[in-house]
Amino acid sequence: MDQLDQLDRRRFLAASSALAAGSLLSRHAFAESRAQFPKDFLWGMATASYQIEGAWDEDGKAESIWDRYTHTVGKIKGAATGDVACDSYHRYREDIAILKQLNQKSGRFSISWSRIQPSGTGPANPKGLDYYSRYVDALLEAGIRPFCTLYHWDLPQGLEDRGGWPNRDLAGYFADYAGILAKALGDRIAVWAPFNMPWAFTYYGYGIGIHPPGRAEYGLFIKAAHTVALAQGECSRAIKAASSKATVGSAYSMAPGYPKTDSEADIAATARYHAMNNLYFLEAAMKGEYPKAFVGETPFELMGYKAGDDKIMKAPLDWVGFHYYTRRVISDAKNTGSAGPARFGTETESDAPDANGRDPYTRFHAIMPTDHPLTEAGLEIYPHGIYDLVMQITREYNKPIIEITESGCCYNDTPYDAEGGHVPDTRRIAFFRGHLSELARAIHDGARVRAYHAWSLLDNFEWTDGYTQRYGLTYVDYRSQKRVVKDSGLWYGQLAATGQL
Ligand code: IFM
Repeated sequence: MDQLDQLDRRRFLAASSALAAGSLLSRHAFAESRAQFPKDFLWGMATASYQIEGAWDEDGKAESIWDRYTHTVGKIKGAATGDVACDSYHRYREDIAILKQLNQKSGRFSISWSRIQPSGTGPANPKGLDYYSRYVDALLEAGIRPFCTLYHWDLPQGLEDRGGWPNRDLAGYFADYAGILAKALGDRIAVWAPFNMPWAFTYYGYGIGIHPPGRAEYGLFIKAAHTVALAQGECSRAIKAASSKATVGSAYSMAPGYPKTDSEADIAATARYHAMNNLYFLEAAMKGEYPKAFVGETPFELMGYKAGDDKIMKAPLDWVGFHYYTRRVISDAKNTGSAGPARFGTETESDAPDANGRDPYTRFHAIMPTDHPLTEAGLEIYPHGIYDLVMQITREYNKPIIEITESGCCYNDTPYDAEGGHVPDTRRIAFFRGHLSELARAIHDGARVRAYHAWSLLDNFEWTDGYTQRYGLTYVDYRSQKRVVKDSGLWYGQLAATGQL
């Protein structure tokens, strides 16, 4: 029996178990499960530099904040580091060959700033540029559109030493970096996103200190967020000045918010949550202003806002990219009183610490509910949320072109000898089937979604969880660096070939 026959058998089992676990799929999913995606739909997969590359100090690359953090005892589960990770720096051709084998049309990757400008400013490191140039060429040779994210959290440590993102000078440094990349690669890359998940890395790194640089002060977060909003605008102009074919969009983290009750207070709190977590950087780019995320006045002074910043922030996006993993339930902080200790993971969030909610400015509680089954990373599986989110952004931004920049799940399935060494990750297939049914429904209802990127091409370094969470559609044996495409990868590859769910 060849790989694909075996896959068909396993697909049948996966489909049956998905249907049996009815709550995995929304009520609409079964009706839509034969959905046909548009012919030119871009099926893709996403990765990030620090999570896969390794080679942390090779070819002139200097330390990033994630190198510093992972080399500090006590910060990462299992004392894991990204020093080697998936060794993709050396094995990228093999990885791109997997994308090709799976009929992918879009390869979302990120660039490590400290490979390009080791200390964060100054002349480009030719070896760093050469690596990404070869990477982009290999994608194009495989018929895959390169989608470049400029920043997926690995700030050069040299810039953190100058104050990190709360220092507004970083907006200009980031624009210089973007200009270098666009000059070197802009003849081949047309799709750029400045930041991966800007709310998350500023809040986690500076607001609550669970990611590097591990600083925890609301004022630092709101300053960092403002620098990033300025940098987003500056970056867009720098890219477009250097490359006439460039389009600039985003890779925001978004999670639809649902009010806990139908009280006016909870509904208003949900609007503040949506403004802060989903729209903050989008509004900054589209309109040059911040949305109404705060109970009182916008804390301009705290963020270090200067006259004219609106013009710097404004750089309307050509398309809107965002991730979908799960949802939130929101309540007004004063309605719920004090709650347990806050607990955040990369895509999870538990209740906020006190009666002020998450902070005294936005004053809401945001929790990730657990009414539905959870992935092995503890995220609630809620396929209907991708429909709601896509339709909400479609309504609020007058039908923009949308790209889903990440969507995926952690299941720690491993190769199984009794099935010829395959990785029978049927729960991941069920996850994608459920979410893609809902996405197809959004497209049917008028949303202009042109791409979907599964997270992730490879199992990889999952931040503070180290190597304990596997999100890949390809299994990676971290001892041998052997890659095995999982059943979900084979399934997704067939979907990419036919467009038929
Ligand atoms: O691995 C991360 C990625 O870096 C950002 N988005 C969420 C993924 C899974 O947690």
